Amino acid sequence: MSGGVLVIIPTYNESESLPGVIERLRRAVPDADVLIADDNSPDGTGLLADELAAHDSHIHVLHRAGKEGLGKAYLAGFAWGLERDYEVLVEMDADGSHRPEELPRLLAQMPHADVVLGSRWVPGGAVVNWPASRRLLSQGGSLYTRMALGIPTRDATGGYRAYRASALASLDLATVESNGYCFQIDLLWRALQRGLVVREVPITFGEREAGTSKMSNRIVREALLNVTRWGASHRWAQVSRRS
Ligand SMILES: Nc1nc2c(ncn2[C@@H]2O[C@H](COP(=O)(O)OP(=O)(O)OP(=O)(O)O)[C@@H](O)[C@H]2O)c(=O)[nH]1
Ligand SMILES: [Mg+2]
Repeated sequence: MSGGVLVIIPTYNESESLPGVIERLRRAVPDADVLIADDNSPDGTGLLADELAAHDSHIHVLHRAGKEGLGKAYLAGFAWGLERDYEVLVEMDADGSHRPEELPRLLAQMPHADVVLGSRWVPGGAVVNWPASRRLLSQGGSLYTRMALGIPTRDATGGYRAYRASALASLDLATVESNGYCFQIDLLWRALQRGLVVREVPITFGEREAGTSKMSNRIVREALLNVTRWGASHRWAQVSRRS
């Protein structure tokens, strides 16, 4: 189908969570198509995805050779969706942290924006069952990003988003190299620098209910280093233009 909404769900070892999330998503937004981008999960998530797809023509599966990180899986998913002329491409986690029932509220903002961010840190947004350490890391990361880049966005690292396809295609995706949380900041920063309209919509984010986290210190370091670098080079460009 073209002209509609494609929800891209990257998966790595999410066999426990995926079926429930897909079922809820299909119920919440029945017209949307779904693309599961699996990195050859050892726990058989890819096979499970194939089974789901065999029974539902709205569900598609992108099998990738091995674990390459969230960013690469999304870039492959975006390419798949852009080739097929979807109008809106959505990012959503497979672990149940992003509630499919909230997607209609994100999509409702699409006529007024190029990018809609599901946001934990705007009024009305919430996080449930998260340890204080994760909350601090996420809030601290977004605050640092806002200050370093000079942007107004409250939740810069969230991964529940909707992009207008034409906006996404303008972000020069071939040059994106960041992978973890940094991938989300990278795309946001590109969108803001190009003057695209970015809106935040409050969401309630829940801790994953099953499976294991792929978060790592390396992912945090990547984000910290890149954000600092982007902020510095942006400020440098501003200063050089003035002098
Ligand atoms: N295809 C693919 N998906 C990935 C990879 N790493 C993470 N994901 C998926 O990306 C989504 C977010 O990853 P999570 O492990 O939940 O990361 P997180 O939300 O930051 O951390 P927790 O919720 O605490 O586990 C999930 O759907 C993962 O299965 C990867 O290397 N390849
Ligand atoms: Mg998660």
